[in-house]
Amino acid sequence: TIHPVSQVMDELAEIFADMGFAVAEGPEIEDDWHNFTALNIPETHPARAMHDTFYFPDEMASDGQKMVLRTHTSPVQIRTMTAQEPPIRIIAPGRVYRSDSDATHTPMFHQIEGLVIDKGIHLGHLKWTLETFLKAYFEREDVVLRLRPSYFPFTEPSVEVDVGYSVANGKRVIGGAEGWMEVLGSGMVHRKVIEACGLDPDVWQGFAFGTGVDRLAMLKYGMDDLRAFFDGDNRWLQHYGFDALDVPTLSGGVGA
Ligand code: 2NL
Repeated sequence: TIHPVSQVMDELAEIFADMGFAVAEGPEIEDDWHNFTALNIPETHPARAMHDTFYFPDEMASDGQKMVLRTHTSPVQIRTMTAQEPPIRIIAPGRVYRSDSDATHTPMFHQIEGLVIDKGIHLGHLKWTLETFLKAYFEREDVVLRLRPSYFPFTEPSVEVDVGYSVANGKRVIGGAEGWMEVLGSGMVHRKVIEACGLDPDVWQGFAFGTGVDRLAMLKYGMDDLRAFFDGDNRWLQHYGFDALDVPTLSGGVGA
């Protein structure tokens, strides 16, 4: 069967393709500059410790930099910004690694980030994009967003996005506004990040967002134990897996 994480990644690619986003990929072993420095996270920044980074003990890039297992897929977007001219509209899905392991954290998990760089991009574009995405993903028109001010080193301003849920048969379902749960982090790309990629921040602006794919899968398909995702248990896959021919399409319903 198709693993729920693969299914959700296919759904996300389909939804964002419809909004003009291409899928970008990059290496899981990264250098310090692409994973941290370019993202306005300097050597002494507490966010480096926050990320619980796996460092390689010996490996160095040709310029002497430390190598890491990427802690987010942002370096893929840094690579895109340094390699191609804007306008840019990409999503970067993939595996990321943090030294963290308990009931709700696995040392490897899946993230998707999105990036738009163009002229005159503002928070309104960010809000529309996230609202359109979440309505398509959860396949409900009554999806309500709540934007809260937050902090990330790579965005300014930074915005945390909650989605409303309601309670049906004792279970939380997305839609309505009986309560709120956090689903995304986002913001306007920091001008230092745009500059680090060799672009003029007075000409180019953008927004970015990031969220956990595993968590999105749990919310939509009702899995309640994250650790079971990576046990390779065939009974779990028989129960939660998808038919290989059940390819998500917008016309057919991304989660039907
Ligand atoms: C979260 C928050 C976020 C980004 C990721 C980003 C990437 C570039 C520039 C600026 Cl290249 N920002 N990514 C921005 C805000 C939030 O993720 O909670 N992720 C799980």
